[in-house]
Parts: sequence; C-alpha cells; structure tokens
Amino acid sequence: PVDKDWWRGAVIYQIYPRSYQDSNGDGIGDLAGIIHRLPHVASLGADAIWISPFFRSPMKDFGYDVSDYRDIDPMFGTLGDFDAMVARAHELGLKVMIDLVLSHTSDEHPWFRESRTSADNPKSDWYVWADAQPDGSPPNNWLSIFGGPAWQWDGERMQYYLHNFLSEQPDLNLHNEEVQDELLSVVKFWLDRGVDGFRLDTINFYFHDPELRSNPALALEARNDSIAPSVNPYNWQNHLYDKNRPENIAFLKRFRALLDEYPAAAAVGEVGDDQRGMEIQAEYTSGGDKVHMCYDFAFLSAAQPTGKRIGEVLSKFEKTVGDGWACWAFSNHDVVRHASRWNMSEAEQRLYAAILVSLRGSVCLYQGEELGLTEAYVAFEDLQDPYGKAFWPKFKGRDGCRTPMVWVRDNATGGFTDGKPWLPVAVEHLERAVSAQEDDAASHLNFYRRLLAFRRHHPALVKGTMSHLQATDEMLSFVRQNGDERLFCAFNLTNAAQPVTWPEGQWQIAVGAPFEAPGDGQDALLGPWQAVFATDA
Ligand code: TEU
Ligand code: CA
Repeated sequence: PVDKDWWRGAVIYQIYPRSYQDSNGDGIGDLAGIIHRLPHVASLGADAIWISPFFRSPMKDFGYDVSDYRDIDPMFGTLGDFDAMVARAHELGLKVMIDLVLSHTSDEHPWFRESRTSADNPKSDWYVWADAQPDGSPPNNWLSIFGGPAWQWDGERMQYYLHNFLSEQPDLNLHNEEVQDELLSVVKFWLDRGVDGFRLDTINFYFHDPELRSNPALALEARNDSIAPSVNPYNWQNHLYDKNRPENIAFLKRFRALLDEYPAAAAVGEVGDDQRGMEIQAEYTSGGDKVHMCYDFAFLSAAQPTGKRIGEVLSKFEKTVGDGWACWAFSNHDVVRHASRWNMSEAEQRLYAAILVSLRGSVCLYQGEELGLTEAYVAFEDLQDPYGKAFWPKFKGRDGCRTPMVWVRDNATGGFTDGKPWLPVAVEHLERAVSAQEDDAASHLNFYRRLLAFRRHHPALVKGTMSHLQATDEMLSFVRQNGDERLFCAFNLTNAAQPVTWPEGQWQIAVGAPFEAPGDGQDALLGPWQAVFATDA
C-alpha cells in the first residue's frame, strides 16, 4: 500500500544538478551523474530528493528560465536518463520531487516568442503586458529582485512586460485560464512520468494585481533582512500588489485536485517572503486542499538564530499555521552555506543540525551540508550568477554555495568531473570529500547518518506534535509526541554547560541518541553544544 503521507516529516535532500556529478567530462553535472550518486543519498537516510530544474533552458538563471517544460536540457541528458533516474531512486526507496518554475518562463520559450509579436495573437495575453506611462516610464514602481524595474520595454510589441527576476524571465499571466490549464498539463506530464512530487518555485509570485497598483514603502521594522535593502532596493517595498494575491488560492486548489488524482503526490511551495511568510504559509497549506507544505525562510537569513529566536518562530508557527505543514531548511542553492553564514564550529554545526531535524515539519538538506561544507569564495572573474553580477561586490551572489560537490579527496576536482568544472572546486572542501569521511565514525557525514536514523526511528520526531516549548538565548527545549511516544528534546546553544529544565515525569535518555548522554541523572548539566533526547516510557 502507498503511504499517502510520506511527505509529512520527510527529509528531502536537495540536488543542484549542475554541481552534483558530471558523467561526460563537460564540467557540468548531469542526470547520469545523479544516478551514479543516488546510493550516497540513500545511505544518508533521506526520504526524497528535490532536484533543481533540468528542463530545456538558455540557462540565464541556470535552469530557472525554462524554454520547454516537457524536455530535459541536452546538457543534463535525455528523458530516457530521467526515467532511469526515477527508477533507480525508487529502487533505493527515495521519492523524487522535481522543481517546477510556473511563475515565469524563459524569454526564449515559444509562448513568449509568440506573445511578444503583437497585442492580438493567440498568446498575446499569456504574459503581463502594459503600456508605458505618458513619459515613457514603466507602468508602476514594481522592482525586480535581481535589480532594476520589474518591467522590460519590448521594442517589438511596443509595450512593457513584467519580470520579477531577470528580464529573460518574463512573468506568465496566471489570470488567464488557458495559461493555468497549460501549466497544469505540464504538472500532469511529470506525474504520468512517475515523479512523486514537486518543489514549486516562487509560488507566491503566481498572480499580480490586475490593476497594476504601485507597492507602498515598507515600514523599517518589517524589512526583509536576507539581503539588506541598502544592497537590494526590492527590500524597501511592501509587496502587496506584485505578489501574494488572493487569486492564488483558487489556482492552488486546482493544482491540488490534480495531484490528488495520483496515489501519493505531494508538493512543497516556496514562499520567500520575510514579512508575511508565516501568514501566507497558513493560507497555502491549511485545510489539506492546496499545497502540502511551504518551504520556510525563517532560518535562511543572515543572523544566526538564538534559542529564543527559534522559540519565537516555532510558537508563531504553531499559532499561525495550525493544521498546515512547513518544510524547514538552513541552506539551499540561493543562500550562503550556513556553516559560514553563522560562522559555526564543528560542534555548533552538529547541534544546529540536531535542532533542524527535531522541528515539527519536513526538512530540506542541501547537497554538501552533510559534509559540513563552507561557503566557497568565487572570484569575480569566475562568477556565473547574474544576481551576483548585478550587485557585486556588496552582494557576491549565489555561486559560493553552488560550487561542485566533493566526492574524492585526492583529486583536483573532488571527483566531480574529468574536465574543467563550470565553477571552480573549493580547495578547502577536498578534505571534507565523501571519501575522506565515509569510513570515519566520528565524521560529520556519519553524524548526519546517525541523526537521520535516529529521527526515522522516532515517529514523534517525524510526525508528532510539539509542546512544552521553552526558549532562552542559551537553551531550547520542547516535547514531541506521537501516539504513546513522548520525546523530550533539549539543546544547549552555548559553549558552556547549561542546566536542563525537565518537564514533569520520569525521563530516560533515548536509545541511539546521537549525542553523548549528559551523565546519568535528569538533573545533570548539558555540555557545550550538546543535545539530549529523552523518552518518558
Ligand atoms: O528563488 C526565489 C527568490 O529569489 C526568493 O528567495 C527571493 O529572494 C525572495 O522571494 C525575496 O523576498 C527561486 C529560486 O530558488 C532561485 O534560484 C531562482 O533564481 C528564482 O526563484 C527565480 O526563478
Ligand atoms: Ca555533464
């Protein structure tokens, strides 16, 4: 029997296909390379993989600019390779989630090519077109996340078109039902090919205000802090009109109805909104009739969360999102790797990893996180990311977390490729290559394996409720409960010993807990960067 609920509490391992494993020496990772490395993912104890886009694309935003939703870019392989990859993943017990970018296409997509030819062709309304203001300026004040206005003048159609990201990523007009139908047929195409689910890119950007009202300025205290507004002016605006529109709910219901025609398909929607992220998550995931979960941004920003901050996020989540579900992450292909972002020691990284897998929700791990990889320095000459090029040097872009995965220590490219890697391999990563950690019981990699095995063996951690939350700057603790199993989880977020405040009852250290027990009694101090997991059975 299929487990319809597999996504609830799943550990999802994110693969950035360009940088995972090259199989043909062109310096770019590919699907055949992923097939070769899937046993690594399975050995880690992940439940699913999420693969960043591999569709046909001019690669202006490295695959997030799709020119054919129903084909694999030749750089990554063929549909045959894709089918083989799904089959291999399933053999290894891994679900496959693919990354659908439905908010925008590439400007080279045939739909856009047609749309831009005139104001009255069959696809003329498939994108968001608007006239210039009398003085020739864009229709309103909307900004692109990647810099400049969100409007690009098109000399062919003599109108502006909307793009929330690059000008080579024109926004689709989902107010048009034909566009919705076509996108849903893309979803069906991949479901019929056997995928288990989707990561939906920028799900809250699907709809814009049809009246094209300008965004108001944002109150100081409500700013997005992932990239400072002084660097990116986008973060000075309150995005009331260019995204987060109410029409999205009806579309997400259509999407979900389609998924529910399949035995166990699930979706995680990306909601990268620091201002109302939690409220939007609640709207999109509650009720079980829209997306299954939202990808949460609370821990992807610059500041390292203290116990207190984590506690605030969790209690707000419990209050706001209710029966909805989150997917938590510390790293991905868009942000500085968290080992560096939070400047953590090895012990600290392990403690934070333990916190991540103990939160109520699903978890995304980003390739290399299991090795403890740090952010790579990528010099301007080697820079590939258009976002980085736009804001260099105040913001160095996203290449530092996209450098190749390291498999083999004694190899100049870490075993990633026989050719010249598309981004340089970070020399300091080599000592953390899989080959260097594989057989060392004390390695970061083997710690992650124990951690995930521990989580898997405790349904309270996977699907349980959360209660008894206590949070200070130094200590975080809560109880996770599923059926009869109650698991007390306490984390010392400092480099000094801390007392634990135990909930009422008799607690004993859980079998297989991935940290040393803090002595034998409940009153013992918790050592620096230590966690304790205890059952009351
Ligand atoms: O990222 C969306 C994105 O850029 C948000 O995280 C953004 O920073 C936030 O909404 C600002 O409030 C996704 C992909 O992950 C990224 O790689 C793509 O470049 C982007 O969409 C465009 O498709
Ligand atoms: Ca290749």
